Amino acid sequence: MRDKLEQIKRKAMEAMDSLNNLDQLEEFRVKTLGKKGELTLVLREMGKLPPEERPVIGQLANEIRSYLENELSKKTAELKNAALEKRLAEEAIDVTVPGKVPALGKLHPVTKVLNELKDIFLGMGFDVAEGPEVEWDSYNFEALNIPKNHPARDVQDTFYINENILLRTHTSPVQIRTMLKKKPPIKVICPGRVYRSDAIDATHSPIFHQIEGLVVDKNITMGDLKGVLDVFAKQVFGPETKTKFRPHHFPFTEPSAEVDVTCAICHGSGCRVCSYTGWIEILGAGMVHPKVLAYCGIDPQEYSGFAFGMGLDRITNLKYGIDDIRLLFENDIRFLKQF
Ligand code: 2NM
Repeated sequence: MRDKLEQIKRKAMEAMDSLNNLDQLEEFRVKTLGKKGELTLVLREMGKLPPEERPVIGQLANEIRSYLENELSKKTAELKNAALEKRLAEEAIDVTVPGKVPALGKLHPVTKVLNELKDIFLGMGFDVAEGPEVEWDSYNFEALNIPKNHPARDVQDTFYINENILLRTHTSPVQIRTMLKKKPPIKVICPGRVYRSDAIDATHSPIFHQIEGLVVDKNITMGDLKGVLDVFAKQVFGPETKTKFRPHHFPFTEPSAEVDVTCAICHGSGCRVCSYTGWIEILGAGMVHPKVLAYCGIDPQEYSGFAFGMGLDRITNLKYGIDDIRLLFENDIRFLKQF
């Protein structure tokens, strides 16, 4: 029995050396020291021993058990420590490595200028209205007093979807929709994308952007129009900016005008940007034609209004000194990065 115990101890010590993970260690503990383990099985046979030998063997067995338990817990601590060291090494973070800078997107220059212009008109009490880019022929032309044989209606200039539906050629139909839906007072700007079948060059793109404005109320006059556009021009191009109204013709306004501002580059002395005139044309405007008001169910005897329209792309190019409208639509990152 003594030999058996010594043998268990020897075998156990040998086995323990080859254990190298916690699972194996636990398996070993159960096999050697567990309820059905080798040591327990030997002790069960103590009954067969003569009574005087039992305490000696019992003591020896206990010594071996506590020795092995002690060795086992040392080994467990060693393995746990090694596992921890390994994890720490693997998960080590080098806080000195430079961070990756994420590529930041930017607003398109047209969007920046649009936001700026919106703010200016919001500051003067305008609402923003939007409408569909695919529009009824009747809202795009008929309602605006552009008759069937008008040159602006030419299929050469307009993208038709079918006989009655087209890609809007200006944002004026949004103003028509606004007047059909709401009674005066009306004070809106209508920004958006518009389409014309033009040949592409430095100043023409089949897609471009407009902002139009509309004010309808009792006693609205050309003086109100001049006041609003003057404030607008000074805020966009600087407080020294002057405006000039030149008589013009649009089917949808009467009277009509084109509006020039003093050149912000040369301040009126003449340069390439203003073709040496000192003035830059930025707007069309006028008093809303009585026929347009009547089409929308607004009595022209009771109400009057003014409207204006401008090309957002052109204003963007003027503000940033861009000389080719195509740059705004090509989306070349090297160009867009600069804004
Ligand atoms: C312009 C110039 C002048 C205009 C007129 C209207 C409406 F719907 F009220 F009749 N909307 N936009 C207008 C007037 C647009 O763009 C150069």
